[in-house]
Amino acid sequence: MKKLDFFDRTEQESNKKLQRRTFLSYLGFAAAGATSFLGWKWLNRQPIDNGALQPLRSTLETNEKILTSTFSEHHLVKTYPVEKAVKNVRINSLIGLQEDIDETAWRLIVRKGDGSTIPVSLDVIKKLPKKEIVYDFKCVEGWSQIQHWAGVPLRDFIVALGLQSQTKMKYIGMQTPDQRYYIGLDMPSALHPQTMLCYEMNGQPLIYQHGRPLRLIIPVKYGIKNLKNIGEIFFTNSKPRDYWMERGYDYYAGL
Ligand SMILES: Nc1nc2c(c(=O)[nH]1)N[C@H]1C(S)=C(S)[C@@H](COP(=O)(O)O)O[C@H]1N2
Ligand SMILES: [Mo]
Repeated sequence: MKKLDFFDRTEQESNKKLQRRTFLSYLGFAAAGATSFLGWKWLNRQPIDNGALQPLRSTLETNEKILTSTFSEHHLVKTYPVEKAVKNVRINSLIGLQEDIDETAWRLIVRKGDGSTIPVSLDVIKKLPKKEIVYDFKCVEGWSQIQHWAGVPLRDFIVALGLQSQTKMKYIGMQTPDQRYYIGLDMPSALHPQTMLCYEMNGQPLIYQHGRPLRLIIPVKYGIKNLKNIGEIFFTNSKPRDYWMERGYDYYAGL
């Protein structure tokens, strides 16, 4: 049984890390919970801000900060042996996908903070060291599947392009070429070692329904953030718009 250990760690080790991470975020929520319980009466007299009572809104923001700061690259999502990967990968939603992409003419647009752009061909991306991952992909609609993906870790791609200085910015945004589907990522999640630009699934080039020629696989987030058919990647300090956040889902959308 060949285990695809993309991260050179035992499963046991990563499970321990997972437990620690869960515990830390639990602590954050417990502390926030106690605060809102004790202050309940006072809370009810407070003004409304952004749809949530103002103090509650800041608690939500504090929770987001706690989650972001306890989050580090050492908290790896659990991986599986390749035989566990499903053969029939679910196709979920097709916003912004294109059936007829000419892969030789195709370019990924990388936009730096100053607005300048770098067009990158698929060939260049495929020449970077390829990594694989087998993990449990989770959709917010309540289904999950163990899936097998391959491509280049986003942070290796950034380093290969010499764009390390751009990672001092707060966010990375991505969108489809037609801009119909778009996502925003906090920088730590974007730079997580399991976050990848993928061009293969189950050892085969992607079909367009799964995001050909290039899609994002970001195991620390729900499916909604795993943008298919990436047209542009940009670095920014202002929160990029996000398709599902605009429709009521949590911006962070972390697991
Ligand atoms: N361009 C694009 N990317 C997308 C979506 C989409 O509709 N369009 N749906 C998202 C959602 S909600 C999920 S669960 C996953 C599904 O990926 P799959 O169809 O390859 O299983 O893609 C995500 N990325
Ligand atoms: Mo989803």
